[in-house]
Amino acid sequence: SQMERTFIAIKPDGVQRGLISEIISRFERKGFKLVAIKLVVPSKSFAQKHYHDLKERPFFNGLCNFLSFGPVLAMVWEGEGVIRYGRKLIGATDPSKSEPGTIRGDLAVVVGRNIIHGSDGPETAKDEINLWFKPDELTNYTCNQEKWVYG
Ligand code: DAT
Ligand code: MG
Repeated sequence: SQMERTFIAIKPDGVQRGLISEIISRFERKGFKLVAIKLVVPSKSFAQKHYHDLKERPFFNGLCNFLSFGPVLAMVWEGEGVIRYGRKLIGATDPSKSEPGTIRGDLAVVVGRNIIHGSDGPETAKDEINLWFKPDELTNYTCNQEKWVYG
């Protein structure tokens, strides 16, 4: 199986707008498994670590400030193909180009306030999970619906 884990975060705009349950339910109803979750206010330097790949971009400073404005809901989700499919659920980076039916397409309008982050590949998923969570914060449990989701 291609069971894998991805890092998903609801950004301060999504938290402030009351979209936590709406977003979680989309991953949950799909059949993905929640293995870690916490509400954190990242420092600006922590935000810079999270977005280090973008440090040359003109919006980097504003983006890192924004992430440190308020609580971020940090999560790890597990499932077959969850890294790639999680990005599909989220939609395109710019909500004006995200398809209806996606999280950003349905719930956001501009790129600077696109409410959610998701790892873009296996390497970044591993790095981001390690940055945001300690190993003992990742739960290990059997989800009883698994046999019905995967057969
Ligand atoms: P994604 O979040 O879809 O992985 P990304 O990694 O390219 O997109 O960029 C990270 C975040 O930076 C993105 O969610 C919102 C912000 N961002 C990206 N491009 C931007 C732009 N042109 N102007 C302002 N913010 C931008
Ligand atoms: Mg990205």
